[in-house]
Amino acid sequence: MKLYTFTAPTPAEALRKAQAACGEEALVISTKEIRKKSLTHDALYEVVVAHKEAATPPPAAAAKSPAPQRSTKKVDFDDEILLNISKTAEELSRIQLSKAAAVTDKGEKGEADGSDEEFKLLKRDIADLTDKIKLLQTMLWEEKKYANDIQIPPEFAEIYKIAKESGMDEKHIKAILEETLAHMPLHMRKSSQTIRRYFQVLLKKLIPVRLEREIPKGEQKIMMLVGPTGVGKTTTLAKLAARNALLEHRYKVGIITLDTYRIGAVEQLFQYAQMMKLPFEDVIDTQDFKKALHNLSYCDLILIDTVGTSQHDTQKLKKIAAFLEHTNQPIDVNLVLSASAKYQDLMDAYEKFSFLNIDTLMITKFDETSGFGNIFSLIYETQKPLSYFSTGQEVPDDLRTASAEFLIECLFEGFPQKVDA
Ligand SMILES: Nc1nc2c(ncn2[C@@H]2O[C@H](COP(=O)(O)OP(=O)(O)OP(=O)(O)O)[C@@H](O)[C@H]2O)c(=O)[nH]1
Ligand SMILES: [Mg+2]
Repeated sequence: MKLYTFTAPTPAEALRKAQAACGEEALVISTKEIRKKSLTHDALYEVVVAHKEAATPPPAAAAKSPAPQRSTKKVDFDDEILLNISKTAEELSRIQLSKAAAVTDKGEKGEADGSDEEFKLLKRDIADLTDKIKLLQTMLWEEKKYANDIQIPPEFAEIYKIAKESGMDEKHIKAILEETLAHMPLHMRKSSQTIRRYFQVLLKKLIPVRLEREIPKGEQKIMMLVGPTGVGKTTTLAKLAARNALLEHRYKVGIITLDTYRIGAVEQLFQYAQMMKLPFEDVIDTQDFKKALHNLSYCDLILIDTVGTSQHDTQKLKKIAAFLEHTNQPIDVNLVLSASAKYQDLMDAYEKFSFLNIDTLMITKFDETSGFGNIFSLIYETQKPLSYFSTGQEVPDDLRTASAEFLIECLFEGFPQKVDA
């Protein structure tokens, strides 16, 4: 694989260039804003794609050098991230078509007796009728007012409604619907269940996830949690400490907090560390930070908590950046965001924190929201992999490793709330 960089005034344009030069097979590694739009010049976005090594490099990108990546980092996604929905939609249609063919073959070869066959037909008619009633119900919903610039056939109205109510960004819904309409074979559009399943698989394929990896013996991993105020950084860090030191793994875990100014902040984390009997360091300046890392050098995993930062507080953000710059050790930076925030607020926060070179996103407060389209849109737009989900206040129980399947399940069915015993 080779990395190629493309720039353009919009991410979509940069992606188009990448696609034109490297083809549909290229994988998007990162997308970022290089320059803000101003009165005198356009914004500039950079897209880095990985492309299978070819004898001759793609012409449009040949002159460009690979984007600066933090050299110490590995890109370790669990799944191949598909460059665009178009390809995914096409692929899905192909798979579904071959499945349908297989089912028809089987049906033709079967030797069901008469009554069995009649029963099956009756069942199918009832299912068809139920589906039609469902479609009629959905059509009564005033979706037409949204359908100004894209014609939504009635059979897609239910999906459109689910996506819209989930908080998914309108332009993402539009892009996904357009591609699906272009690629989904007609026979698959007859049942609302098939359409629903198709979308579930399609959306799942568009979400990158970073799997939890074993820390190799003799190596050390340092994870820092950053994010807006009150999103659950400290609670998530405590859960991660328990998971890694006591539950899933038996790593030597150390905790550092950089949140030393607010009254009670050190105490909050110190108590968790004490309960778990884990070493704990509070750090005020960059010299302290180096010392703390040195003191914990025997640990397999160091977890660093940071002060909650409003995206408008540039001073605090710069201070966090200074800590990162003052060490040669690779630090995995995880942006913690709440699922209950609106998509635009999530994007604002992401944009402000992105100069810290975010590695993964941790999403909290799954239990406090009913729509997850905002999270889908955030991932779709930023292409940052998810690493963990926080699903409640309980330490250490309410933490799970991220999964695209679970996120999409929540998007379609809602978060499965705990039932009180
Ligand atoms: N319902 C719910 N509450 C959560 C979750 N994660 C954290 N909280 C709660 O959110 C509140 C804030 O959590 P903290 O961990 O202190 O958040 P923080 O990001 O460290 O906050 P600051 O350090 O002040 O920026 C606490 O009451 C937590 O119990 C979650 O997944 N679900
Ligand atoms: Mg905190």
